[in-house]
Amino acid sequence: MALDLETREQLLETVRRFVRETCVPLEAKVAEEDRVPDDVIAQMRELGLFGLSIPVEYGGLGLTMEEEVLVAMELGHTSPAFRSVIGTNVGIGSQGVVMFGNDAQKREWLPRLASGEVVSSFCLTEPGAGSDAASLKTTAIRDGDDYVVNGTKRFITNANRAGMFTLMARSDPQRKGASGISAFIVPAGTPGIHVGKPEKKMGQQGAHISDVVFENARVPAHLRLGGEGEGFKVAMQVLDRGRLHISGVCVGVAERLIGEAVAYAREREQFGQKIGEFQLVQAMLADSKTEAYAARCMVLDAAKRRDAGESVTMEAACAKYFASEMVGRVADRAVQIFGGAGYVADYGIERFYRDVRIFRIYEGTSQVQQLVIARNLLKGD
Ligand code: COS
Repeated sequence: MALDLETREQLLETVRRFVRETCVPLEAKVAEEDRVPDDVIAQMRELGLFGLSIPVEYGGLGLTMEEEVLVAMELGHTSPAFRSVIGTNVGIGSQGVVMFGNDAQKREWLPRLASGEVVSSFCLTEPGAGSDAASLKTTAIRDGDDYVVNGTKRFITNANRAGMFTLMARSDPQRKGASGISAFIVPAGTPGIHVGKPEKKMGQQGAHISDVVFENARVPAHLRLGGEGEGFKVAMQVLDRGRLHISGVCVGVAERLIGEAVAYAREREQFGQKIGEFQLVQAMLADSKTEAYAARCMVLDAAKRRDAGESVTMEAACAKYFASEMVGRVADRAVQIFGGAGYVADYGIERFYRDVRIFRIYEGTSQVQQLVIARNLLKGD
């Protein structure tokens, strides 16, 4: 159920203060040390951020999609690495359990995911299966009361901190495409699971991705999510939702960068006047504002439609496509307005420029979003 407007505003104000007072001053340190401090993570737990999307009966805040994207927009006002700490518990790591878990699975896992006691990760991507997720090769072969899992998952966010994986694996190796895939809850302590070292990345230092290798890892059959062969649909529906959340973060980052660019344009002088008085600079600010506003409207509309029970596969793809491309352009213009200072690390603008690049890639590339949009149009949805 939706929060009343006053409670909603209080929640957003609490997140806004946490972002501005705690996270923003730590941005450079987190990037340099490649880690979010434990006391900040503890504050996130206290604020309930790990459980934004988990139903109240399992200890979460049970936000609607609209409320969740509004929170995501607030979290976007700082380095995306902070959001990544809670991102998998709120989205792709937990939602398979929320949407497809049975009562016992929900009772066992959701309260601990909501509190942040357990971190979850989403194991879909493999070395040979990125955009073409249905070609994944990791197998989960039934053996008595267990499934035996073998394979390698790649670029798995938060795997190094995970206590639980939502895994997509091929339970029927005879079936090549989507229909042979099942989804599982896999406790991270299961023998036969090896998590690799975090990758060195272009941006978002403080957020970690690693390989997860399964070698004869035995997963009890009662931890399968949904029916045999339903795993691809689990993954797609989880991603439909996740794409809206990421779009909200893109809007937040864009608004932060517009704020920075406006402040700089008001203060920096060239040719005897503030650079904000030059129409060519004004044009850049106006383009950024227009696009960020359009993305905000799109994300909120799609989220409201989802809350009303509509299928929003196409709208979520439209929002993710537009918002992630939009924030790339906004970050580029912010660098341009800052000029040389935009290219220098001390100002932090170049860091955002690098950080936002992944938004056009993860949870489905822009090209995958285009494909989803066009397919839905052509099939008449
Ligand atoms: N909701 C529910 N079911 C869905 C769905 C959705 N959003 N999207 C697809 N499906 C179903 C289809 O209906 C189809 O089921 P049937 O065979 O019963 O009709 C099945 O899943 C296969 O769908 P499709 O034929 O569209 O699969 P494709 O292999 O062509 O792949 C794309 C579709 C490319 C859209 C998918 O692989 C994808 O999203 N790839 C990107 C993955 C991604 O985001 N990776 C990021 C890593 S996670 S951070």
